[in-house]
Amino acid sequence: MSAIHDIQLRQWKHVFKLDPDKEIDDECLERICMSGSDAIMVGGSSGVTFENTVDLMARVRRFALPVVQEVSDLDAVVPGFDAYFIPMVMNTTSTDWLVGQHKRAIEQYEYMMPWEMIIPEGYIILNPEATAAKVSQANATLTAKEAAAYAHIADKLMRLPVIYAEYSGMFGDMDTVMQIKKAASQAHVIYGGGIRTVEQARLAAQAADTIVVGNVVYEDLEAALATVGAVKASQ
Ligand code: 1GP
Repeated sequence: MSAIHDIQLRQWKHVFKLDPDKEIDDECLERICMSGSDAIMVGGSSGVTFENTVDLMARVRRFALPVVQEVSDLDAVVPGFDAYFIPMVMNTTSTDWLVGQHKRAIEQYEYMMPWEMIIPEGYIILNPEATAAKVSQANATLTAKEAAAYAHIADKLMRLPVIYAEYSGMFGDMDTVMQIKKAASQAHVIYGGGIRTVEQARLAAQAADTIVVGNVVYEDLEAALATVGAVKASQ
């Protein structure tokens, strides 16, 4: 997968995930993009459209850091990102979220798929209350052992380059994340969910390769910015 190399994913420690469906003013966006974070991921679980995605991408593009799209809706795929992260939900109860939507997308757009820019993610959703869990009909109440088993499937059976431990909306169980990380022999492990403090950022950074900070950007910008220093200082 050259996309991983091109965007130097393996060096990323910290990523801000911005939701195209949420408002962010220019000053806040500048502070986020100049914070020292390694990349901006654009995506969300609801209300994501082509229009709001292209608008946010263009605004982030003014800054030097990589900007990638995490695709949750085919109609909102926007050309011009540095890479495209495609979730495959390991613990969904519907094959639609594992391969079904992907199959339909490829049937329709195979002739223009930028394969070299696509990074599949083995998504393990661990917060049953998260919108992502509901939308993808995930069985998100997992023991650490079950989560690790999914990680082994993603890492060794499917050989996916990325595993995403997704707790969106709550700070997760770091023991579970560590078990996922231990199961990953080659996959890069991303953690996201509920990081609001420096301490949480530190703990998550010890458990995973990359941490993703999302909603706190919109709720407490200073707290969000502080998470960058926490991760970089612990390197
Ligand atoms: C969401 O994992 C990210 O996909 C981040 O979660 O919004 O809870 O920080 P939060």
